[in-house]
Amino acid sequence: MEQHQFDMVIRNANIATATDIFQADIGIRCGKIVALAQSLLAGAQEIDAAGRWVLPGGVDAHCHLAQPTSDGSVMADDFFTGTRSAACGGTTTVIPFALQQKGSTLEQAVRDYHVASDGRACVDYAFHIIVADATVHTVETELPDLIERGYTSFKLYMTYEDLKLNDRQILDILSITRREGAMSMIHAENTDCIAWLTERLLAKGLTTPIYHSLSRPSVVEREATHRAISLAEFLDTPVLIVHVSGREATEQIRQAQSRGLRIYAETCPQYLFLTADDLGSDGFEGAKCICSPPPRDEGSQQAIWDGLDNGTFQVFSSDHAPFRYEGAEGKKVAGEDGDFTRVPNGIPGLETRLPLLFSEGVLAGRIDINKFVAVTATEPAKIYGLYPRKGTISIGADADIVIWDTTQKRTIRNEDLHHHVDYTPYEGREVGAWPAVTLCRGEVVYRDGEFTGRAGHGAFVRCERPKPARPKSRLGRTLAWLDVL
Ligand code: DUC
Ligand code: ZN
Ligand code: ZN
Repeated sequence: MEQHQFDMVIRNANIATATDIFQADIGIRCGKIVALAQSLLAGAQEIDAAGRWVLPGGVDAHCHLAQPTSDGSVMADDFFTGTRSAACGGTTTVIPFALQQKGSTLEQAVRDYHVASDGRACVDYAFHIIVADATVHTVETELPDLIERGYTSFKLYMTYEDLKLNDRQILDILSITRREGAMSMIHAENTDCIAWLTERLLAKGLTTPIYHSLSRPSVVEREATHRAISLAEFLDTPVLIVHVSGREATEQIRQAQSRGLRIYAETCPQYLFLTADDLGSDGFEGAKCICSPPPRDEGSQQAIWDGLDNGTFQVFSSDHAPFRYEGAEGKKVAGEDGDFTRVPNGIPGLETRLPLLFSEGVLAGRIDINKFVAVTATEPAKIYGLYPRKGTISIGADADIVIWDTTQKRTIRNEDLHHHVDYTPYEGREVGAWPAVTLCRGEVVYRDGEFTGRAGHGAFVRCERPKPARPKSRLGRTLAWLDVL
């Protein structure tokens, strides 16, 4: 039998990374990229990619799968359906959240999440951890221990009754993530403003989905973003502001970055492709677009596009939060008469994230192909300690590769998607790009409209510490010298 040097060769690839564009054949062996050359010998399998963009598989650094809730709702996607959907949309690594329950430990959250994911995932995955109960044990013992074991990013909420932390608790956590070189991700909305306004809206009978958006105006996000940045500056440590929705928060971040602070930021498709008007459509239907922070207006959409192009945002994630519209477990958990506070927050988007950004960003000329790769794969991989194994096309990297089809237009229809949610907010929208082939560690998991992967191919990936934090500001140097950080 003929012996091949490669398990797979992708021929004539038009490759883009975050920095370069070049033509090459890609040789894959044992799930890794082992050769890039103008012409390679035959592989056991071959794909001709002539005329196609060939990009690193997407890294979706913010999605929710099989996450427990506290209101009786149930997430529709588990690790199988969620990662199947990811594969079909060109994403080969996901980072969902292991949620600490109040009264429980981070350790328990991580253990439960491994039980939920083991043998179920179709693409690779790492975990962020949500810290909801900042006890001394959690902060001082569990955080350093988990960071050592490959869980290096922690989401901290400034709002949501069952998740929120106060500034003092956030400082306690930041001081540990700073010392250990881990990353804190902050959900920035002012919880008291939201509660105050919500009470008044409900008292006036203003309960339909559109009032969700009014209850969390831009200023609420701007204030909390400013405060999160200030806490990070105070301790001279990096933080990443997740799911930034509005022009005002974007300005805060840009200004902080221009002062040399290590503030990272993420945005999501809903802030480019939806507005608050989408929450106001027919009766309860607007619930489909309820998420927090809420979609804003066209001015904010433009500010988010600008922020992607000018580098304010390093990360573009889906924030896939899979609640069905029909039935009693999703958006209607409190019935159609339930007020907006009873609607589970979140929008599905794992599968549509990359095609939407490719079409409206790259093909429409708003961002270039290198920026697309940077924000959808390379930068999230770097920030969360998965690079260079994930997020690029280079020798030694995992063979996570997407061959894109930009030759035909396609209309997004929920019936064609592979998640377990019964709607997409992008129903009927036309896109000019969709993956033709997705490979995860060398295995074809999606090809020409068909999911070809399997539960159990996806493996857990340990995250390295992103970067050691070094004191940079005068305050940071002084506090470090006094040994109080
Ligand atoms: N907001 C979050 O903070 N997480 C999930 C979805 C959402 O809308
Ligand atoms: Zn959030
Ligand atoms: Zn989220």
